[in-house]
Amino acid sequence: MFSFFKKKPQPDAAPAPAPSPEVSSGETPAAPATPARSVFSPSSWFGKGAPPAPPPAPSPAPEVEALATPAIPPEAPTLLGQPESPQPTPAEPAPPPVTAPAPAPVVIAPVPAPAQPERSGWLGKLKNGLRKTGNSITAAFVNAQIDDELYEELEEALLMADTGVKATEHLLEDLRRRVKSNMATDASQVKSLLADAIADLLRPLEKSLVIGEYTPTVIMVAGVNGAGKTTSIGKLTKHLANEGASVLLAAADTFRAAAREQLLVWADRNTVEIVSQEGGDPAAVSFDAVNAGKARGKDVVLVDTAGRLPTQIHLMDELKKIKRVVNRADPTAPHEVLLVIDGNTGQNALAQVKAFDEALGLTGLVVTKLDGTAKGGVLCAIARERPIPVYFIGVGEKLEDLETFDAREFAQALLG
Ligand SMILES: Nc1nc2c(ncn2[C@@H]2O[C@H](COP(=O)(O)OP(=O)(O)O)[C@@H](O)[C@H]2O)c(=O)[nH]1
Ligand SMILES: [Mg+2]
Repeated sequence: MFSFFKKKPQPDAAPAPAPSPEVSSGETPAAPATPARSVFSPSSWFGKGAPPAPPPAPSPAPEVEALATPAIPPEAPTLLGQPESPQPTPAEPAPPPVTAPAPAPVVIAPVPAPAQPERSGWLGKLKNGLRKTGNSITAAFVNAQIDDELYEELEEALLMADTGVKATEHLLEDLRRRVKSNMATDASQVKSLLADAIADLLRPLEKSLVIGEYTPTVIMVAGVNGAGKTTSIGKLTKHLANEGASVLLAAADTFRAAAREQLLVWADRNTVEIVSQEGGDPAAVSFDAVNAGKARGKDVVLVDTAGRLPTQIHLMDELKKIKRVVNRADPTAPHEVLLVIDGNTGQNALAQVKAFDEALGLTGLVVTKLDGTAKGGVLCAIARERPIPVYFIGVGEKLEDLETFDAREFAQALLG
């Protein structure tokens, strides 16, 4: 946390912004031919790039060629939102092309103080959001003795909160141990020991999203319909843009006409571009977006996909195809495969995590709608049964309602 992370210097042969026919207008100057080293602002949002490792071979031609015929439709997806695009930013005169990259290192965004003031506001929100889940658990402690009845009530409350049988058993065993070793004598102590147990159980889910190890960092986002994928991408985009990272969005939800507009509404039009194609092949859109991201030196490419149930085999196959094709555009990508889950779905969310993980190999989760749910215990179930890192949690529809996940914070908000 709070550490710098750097864009790694480009490997000796900088990936040539090779002619990318799929990008409608070839804005190339943003992709520097010389190694650029930039330092992003540290924050609790994004982690540190891995230590120097052998740079990925930018093997350019074969993958692109192999793919160009089957996956790229004759009509190229459109690239929206770029500065020179005629439509989206009428008030904004086209900025002059970036000519020479500044000598390294360049601080893109000034470094704020390590302690983030907005985090305290977030805690209140989190607490509020988790109230429904927390209330049923904390109710067990009211005027309670430390006896079997207390443990039984806790068991019931944890199960009701969709903590799942395994995590509930684990927590209660752990709690009994803690109560004994701390020689707790009243219920309020037990409550804070339960918070400790939950924090310890959830801790393996804490992880920072790394931006800057690859350029671009390609993040693929999947999930069922209405889980909050597009909204979360929008929030994440805005945060990234605020931190000085350039973002390119792939509107690979090509089924819904409104999907692209929804993304555009969220995105900061001056810093975000969108590759989209109404009704097109989502894999082709993703492929083009990654290529455009490479050619334009974007920091992040976010791929928004259409919602699907894990039981819809052909749609799951389509997701796998998107992943494969993205990997052909950039052999190191996707760098992250995120599943967005709706906190209201309780135990079904765990089923989704397992199914999407088996199909795609998930690297992280975004758990939305923890506000207003009584089922927030599902994070414990995930931690126990499929511990995939939770990068972000959402407790509302507003921009500031998405934050990084902190196990201790979560446990305290739940039982506080
Ligand atoms: N209350 C609440 N609503 C959310 C949250 N995240 C997303 N939503 C809402 O959920 C609905 C579906 O979101 P959307 O991003 O379109 O889902 P998608 O189909 O997965 O892309 C929208 O009305 C969002 O405003 C959250 O954390 N809390
Ligand atoms: Mg969507």
